[in-house]
Amino acid sequence: MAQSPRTPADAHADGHTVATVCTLDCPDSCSLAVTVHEGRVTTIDGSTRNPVTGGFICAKVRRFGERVYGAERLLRPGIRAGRKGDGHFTPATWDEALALVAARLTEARDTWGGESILPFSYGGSNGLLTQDTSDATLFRRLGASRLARTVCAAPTGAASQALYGRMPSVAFEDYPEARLIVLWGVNPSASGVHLVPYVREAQRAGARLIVVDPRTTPLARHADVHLAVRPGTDLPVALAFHRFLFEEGRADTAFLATHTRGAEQLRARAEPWTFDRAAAVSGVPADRLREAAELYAASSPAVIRCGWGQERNRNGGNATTAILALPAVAGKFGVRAGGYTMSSSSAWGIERTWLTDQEPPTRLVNMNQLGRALTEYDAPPVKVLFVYNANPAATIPDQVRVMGGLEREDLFTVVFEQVMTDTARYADVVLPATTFLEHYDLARAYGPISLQLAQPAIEPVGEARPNADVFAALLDATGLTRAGDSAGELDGLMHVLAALPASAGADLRDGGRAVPPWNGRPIQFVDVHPRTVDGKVDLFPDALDREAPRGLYAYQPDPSTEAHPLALISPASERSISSTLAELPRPTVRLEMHVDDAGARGLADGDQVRVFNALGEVRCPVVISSAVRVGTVSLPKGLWRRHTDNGWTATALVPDTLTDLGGGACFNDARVQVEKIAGD
Ligand SMILES: Nc1nc2c(c(=O)[nH]1)N[C@H]1C(S)=C(S)[C@@H](COP(=O)(O)OP(=O)(O)OC[C@H]3O[C@@H](n4cnc5c(=O)[nH]c(N)nc54)[C@H](O)[C@@H]3O)O[C@H]1N2
Ligand SMILES: Nc1nc2c(c(=O)[nH]1)N[C@H]1C(S)=C(S)[C@@H](COP(=O)(O)OP(=O)(O)OC[C@H]3O[C@@H](n4cnc5c(=O)[nH]c(N)nc54)[C@H](O)[C@@H]3O)O[C@H]1N2
Ligand code: SF4
Ligand SMILES: [Mo]
Repeated sequence: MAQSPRTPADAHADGHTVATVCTLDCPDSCSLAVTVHEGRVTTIDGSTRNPVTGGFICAKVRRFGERVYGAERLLRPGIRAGRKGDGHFTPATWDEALALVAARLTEARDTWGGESILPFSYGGSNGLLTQDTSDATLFRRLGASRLARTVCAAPTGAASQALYGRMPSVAFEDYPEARLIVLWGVNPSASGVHLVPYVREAQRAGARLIVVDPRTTPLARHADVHLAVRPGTDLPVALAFHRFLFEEGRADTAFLATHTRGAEQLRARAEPWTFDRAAAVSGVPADRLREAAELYAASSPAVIRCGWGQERNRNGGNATTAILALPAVAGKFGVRAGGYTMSSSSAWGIERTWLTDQEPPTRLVNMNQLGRALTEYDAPPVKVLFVYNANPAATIPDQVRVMGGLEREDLFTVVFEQVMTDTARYADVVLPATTFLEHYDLARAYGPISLQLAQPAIEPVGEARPNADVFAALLDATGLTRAGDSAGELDGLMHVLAALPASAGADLRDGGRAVPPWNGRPIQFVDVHPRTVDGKVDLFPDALDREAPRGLYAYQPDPSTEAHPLALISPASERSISSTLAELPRPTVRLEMHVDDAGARGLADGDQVRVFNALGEVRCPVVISSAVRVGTVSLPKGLWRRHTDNGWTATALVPDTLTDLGGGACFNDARVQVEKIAGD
């Protein structure tokens, strides 16, 4: 069995501090100082290796030790003993468990074809080594179905790729130089806390702040203008900004002529969107929209921090395209802190050249439709589901359908996990995985431009093993290993390091952190330029116009109905990263509702309610909150099933329809009704 030699070495000696990095799916990629005493993690703190961390980290990861050593931790492989979902497993050795998994994989391939195998993974361990290394090799060689990893950032990715070829972003560190900051569909106070001090510093230096969010987020409280849009209406708002810029002489015609194409087509699509019309759709008064647009046109440097909240609905791709087009039309580029910030993960230009096998042209399954794939697909049906780096029972739309699939007796499910998640309970075989405190990885941030080495602070807990080892072992057990394959974790790490730009590889080996290009602070249109075919901003990408159901920049009306009039959103909470760490104790989960919506339903604070639509129902208490706009209710993202009274979470109310661009998830397109539970 392939198993790499690992580790103790001096870093693991008792009472030492280990320098590593948080690899969770969070923009910031904090550098960490982990103190280890007698082989156990005692404290987790921020370090200054990543300049953005500034020595502090979020409260969640300070508590990561409770997860590492928690009661939910998977300590050894297990084979299902009771009914699916019971969570009872008979302990097995790794050899037994892997032999069983390998037998079922090859049997499915030989009987039903490779496409009957569905690997299912996402950003649970957002590193370069824990995903798309030996795992991808295994599934490619099996001819498995391919997974479209679209649960997040697919619409924003499509937009930033088409407009700018994913040009690197304005750095967080440059925000203090901005005169205007626009936070659009992003709540850094929960979802990436290291942006917050830079925003506050800019404000102290006189910068203005616009927040576009249906909720009064912590930073919206400090904003000069808060546009509390109805969920899914950012497109009309952004188009009204464009109309204002074009029709009122505020567009930068010189920049448009030199650096863009498609401006006239964008102008034509924006033309109908007066502030009045956008106000009627978005629920924000027209004069407030105009105030924000005036402020944007008049300020420089102006930076838009575009988030992901606006992407998670039927208009999300078009909305993001229109938002990201604003700095081009308004001429905001060419100065430090001028332009936009989206994901910066592409700044390093890393290609996964360590994967030598071509991706086979097998069936592509959109992960947002997992429930459908498990219950409806035939030719062939999914017979083996292999879940790792993801917790679909908690995080994927249409939870009722997903669970229906996981309950199938004829489905063989492998869950390779750190803790006993709601998904792992449905496994036929559970395999225990190491956490980032127990394995090597390379953490490439998507906030700051940052690439760091994660190294183990402690020995694996129980019999947990790293992904790279386990997939190498499965290649062996299925007889698919070839000469030159990486034999396990350390070997895989070497393969990845060797494929990085030379200086990055050397820096990582020396100090654990690669010196970022442009010192991590590129000026858009000075240091970095669009990576499109002609180097111009494409304000009207034809491919997007063809892909969007009604064409580019065309708005699809709000899905609310009389029966289900409330928009349910489920944003990031400060208590977890998606569902990771949500297992730790937390206050009772409540549905947040505006006082007018509560009044109309005769609801008082703390009442037990049912939140429902045609897809499902969630039972929990309600909290009357001034933080959500009228007509919108909110539940946290990433809940475990035990957090509500009836075992269903927000995803049970989320349709598995796809976004207009990129095939993304429509988490914020849920429309619901809320009722008091009789007798309460
Ligand atoms: N603590 C914590 N941090 C996280 C995560 C986490 O779960 N917890 N998740 C990580 C991941 S995977 C991601 S992708 C990022 C996401 O980070 P964010 O972009 O901040 O994502 P969300 O919390 O989904 O949404 C941000 C804001 O968008 C608002 N919103 C909802 N619908 C709309 C809309 O239609 N229009 C507009 N303008 N705003 C809307 C929500 O009210 C919310 O305040 O955060 C990462 N960081
Ligand atoms: N309602 C609602 N749901 C949402 C969203 C929303 O806005 N609303 N947002 C979505 C977003 S933005 C995202 S990105 C997705 C995220 O969805 P998921 O990718 O499913 O994220 P997590 O819930 O964090 O689950 C990751 C799992 O991977 C495991 N893991 C971590 N590292 C490793 C490793 O090295 N090896 C193995 N084998 N396992 C590991 C962790 O223990 C964890 O259980 O959730 C989405 N779900
Ligand atoms: S979750 Fe984000 S803020 Fe918290 S330690 Fe990790 S990278 Fe830093
Ligand atoms: Mo995400």
